[in-house]
Amino acid sequence: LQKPGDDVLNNPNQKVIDILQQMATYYDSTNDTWRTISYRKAIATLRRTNRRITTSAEAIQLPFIGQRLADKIEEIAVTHRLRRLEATRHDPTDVALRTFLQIYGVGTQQAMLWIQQGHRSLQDLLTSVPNLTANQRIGIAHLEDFASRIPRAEVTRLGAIVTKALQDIDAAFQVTIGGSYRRGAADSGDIDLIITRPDTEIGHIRTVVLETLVPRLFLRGFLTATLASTNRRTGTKWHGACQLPLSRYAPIITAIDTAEERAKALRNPNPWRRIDLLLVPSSEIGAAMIYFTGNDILNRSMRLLARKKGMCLNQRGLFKNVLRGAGQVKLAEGNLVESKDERKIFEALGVPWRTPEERQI
Ligand code: DCP
Ligand code: MG
Ligand code: MN
Repeated sequence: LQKPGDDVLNNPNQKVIDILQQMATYYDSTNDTWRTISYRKAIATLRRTNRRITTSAEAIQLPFIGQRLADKIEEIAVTHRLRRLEATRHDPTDVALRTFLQIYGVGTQQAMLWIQQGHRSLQDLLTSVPNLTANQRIGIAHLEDFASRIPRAEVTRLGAIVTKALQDIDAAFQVTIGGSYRRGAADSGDIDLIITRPDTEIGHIRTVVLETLVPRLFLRGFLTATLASTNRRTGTKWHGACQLPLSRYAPIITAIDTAEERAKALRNPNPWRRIDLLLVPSSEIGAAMIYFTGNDILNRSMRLLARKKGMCLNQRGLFKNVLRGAGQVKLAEGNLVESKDERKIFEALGVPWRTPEERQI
């Protein structure tokens, strides 16, 4: 686990980084997690390198860069382009796969099935797939909205609306905006709200949120759809969509930096946004904060490290003396080391503390 480098500006490999980033985004859009991670790790390595890399032989010396990536780095450094990336832009099944995977709740299997059945566009799905689910229809209708990034100022407003509504019900509730927002991102893919109440059973938190808060926010027109909500008795999450009231949207549009982005926002003035409510007992808030702050790659490496040390890290806590059977299958949860305090979890793992802003990779 290394800290991100300082030399982000004026990196001599910026062109290579830009194109590798587009490849990472492409692989991410096709749900190819492993390639996405290798590209993101290679990008992080290049960001920390202050020497210009032009040959595959130089590239392969660097951490997290294997032969194939090294060859691509050479191709970009020499030709300023990457044929593999350009190929992805023209293939109709590739384009269709990426479009279908953008629909909320649609995974690789479903997307591939539609492609096998000959569908190539969202219109095809709407006109020729008779058994689309309600969520798939919502996902298609609001695909543009859900695929666009949410400006930080809007995430702040949306979070404040939920926080106020919840604290009007019970002032002891606490809400933290997690995910990319907590990491300091300028824009986010969705809004992740971590909800807790000191010394309160999860059942009570769930009742208040699912039975009072959510219906109230629907009545006000703030929430617009429920996309997933775990089982009423054991569930700890609610996924859906929300919308900022139009009157509140004007200042956000004014504050957008570029004229192009501003014009785009004006064409679609109050888009639906994806919102996740994550319900957490206060005894587990530290572990939940780490998990829901991410990013996903940091979570993976922290969990892997815990495993290597004979421990287990999940969104509920850090545990030791975890009993594992054949194939590393967990047989018993083990003893709780820490779950309340984010910093203490880093300490117990032997990882130097990182502020949320330092958790980009
Ligand atoms: N998370 C994870 N592994 C996943 C999905 C999520 O560890 N497969 C954790 C880390 C994420 C957090 O949950 O930071 C929130 O998930 P999001 O999908 O909302 O991702 P981010 O908030 O990080 O980014 P975005 O701006 O795209 O929402
Ligand atoms: Mg998020
Ligand atoms: Mn989320």
